[in-house]
Amino acid sequence: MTDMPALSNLSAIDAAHHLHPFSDMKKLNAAGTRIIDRAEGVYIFDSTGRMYLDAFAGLWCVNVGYGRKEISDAAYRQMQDLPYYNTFFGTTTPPATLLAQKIASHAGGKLNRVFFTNSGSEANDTWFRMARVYWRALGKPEKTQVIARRNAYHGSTVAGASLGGMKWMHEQGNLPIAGISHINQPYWYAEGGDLTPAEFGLKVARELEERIEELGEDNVAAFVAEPIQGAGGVIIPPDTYWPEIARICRERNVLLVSDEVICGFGRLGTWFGHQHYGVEPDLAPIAKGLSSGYLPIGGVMVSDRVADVMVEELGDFYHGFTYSGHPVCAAAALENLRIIEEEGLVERVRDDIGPYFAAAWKSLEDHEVVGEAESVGLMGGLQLAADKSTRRRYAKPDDIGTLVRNHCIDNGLIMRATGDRMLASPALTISRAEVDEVTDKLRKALDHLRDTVRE
Ligand code: PXG
Repeated sequence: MTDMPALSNLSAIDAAHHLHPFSDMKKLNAAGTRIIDRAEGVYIFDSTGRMYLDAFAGLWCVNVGYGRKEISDAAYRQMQDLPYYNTFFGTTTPPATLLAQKIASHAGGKLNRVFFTNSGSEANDTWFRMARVYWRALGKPEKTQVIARRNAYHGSTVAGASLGGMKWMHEQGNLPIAGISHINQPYWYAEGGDLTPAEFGLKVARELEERIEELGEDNVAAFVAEPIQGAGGVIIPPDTYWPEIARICRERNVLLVSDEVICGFGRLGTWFGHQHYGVEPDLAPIAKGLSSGYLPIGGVMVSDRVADVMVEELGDFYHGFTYSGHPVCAAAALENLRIIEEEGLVERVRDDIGPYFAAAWKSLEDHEVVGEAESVGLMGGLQLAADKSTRRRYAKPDDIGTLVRNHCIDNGLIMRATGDRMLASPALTISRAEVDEVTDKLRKALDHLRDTVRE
């Protein structure tokens, strides 16, 4: 790039002009931003040349790893042929159509159609409107209420943040908007009390049935959940949870929405997270791994049940984005999915690197500050505990998680902490040696916590 100021100046320019997402800008400006300017495989490099193993795949998204020239070539070619055209007024572009077909081919079952968006947040706003127009088209306009979960994350748009169950997000925007309510999450370690995980899974699933009773079945449009909560802390539900949720949605005639933004595209060793849990959603927002983050693109996978009504009964759906099905993003996504297929990355996670990661991650459970270390595929959540025998947590969970995370980063490992849980979600291409590097560095950070904090 010409005209690029010296990297050393970027921090000051950033502080002067750039407001970052989910950031305390005063603190960030004082500390200075870390400038990332290069990446290869599972490693990222900062402007001082330091290398970090990115155990978080960017933001849960770089599923095929960094530096895939095939994807940039595909985007470049598409940009030269047709950089943009819309999908609104009776037109489409080859990549948009072929991508919809490709996604449907992996969704299996009845998710045969896709509506494109630019992000996971927009995907959640989109199904939220779809669910309501679906019931309206069926002559049930009063079926509008949506049930979601506490500590869920579904994005930062007004509907996305409302569907999410993050209290501090609600407080900043007078959210949730009307028509959305929340039930408890299947977080056994923190909230399961004396119940076994299996009992607790059933108990919190049945809160859905109770809420439907309270609201009245004729008023409830949909229930939404992530197969495994991501930003909420990689909360892996007990095995009893999902089948019971699916039963309730089926019997109560409520649409089941599986938010696949993180769990989709191989993360759990299946193409989509709901396949891991053996349930069939009616709607499924997607993003992130769809393009491995190389370009922004998302969408909603729509089942025949909903699509048939939209196609046959609805007429116009007054909804869409200038860049719905953007040809360059779609071309990049197609190439990304080709790589996942050709390299067998979903099978690799299921049969090879996923089990290897699971054993390495689980081995951290012998550490005295670890309450549990669980994973599915390449998605791991590790619970820090002040007293593992009683499941007692540290008094200041955010500080504890941040301490461990910062130790990891200082030692060349990018991890994410949610409160007192450590989260990993590396590229599906990570090698065994690189998995060992993740757990070795995390173990050192756990030692640091044990040696510096007494409670
Ligand atoms: N649904 C889920 C399940 C997500 O994880 C979104 C929707 C929204 O997607 P977009 O593309 O609009 O960001 C997400 C996004 C974190 C973190 O710190 C997680 C997300 C985004 C940013 C940060 O864990 N997830």
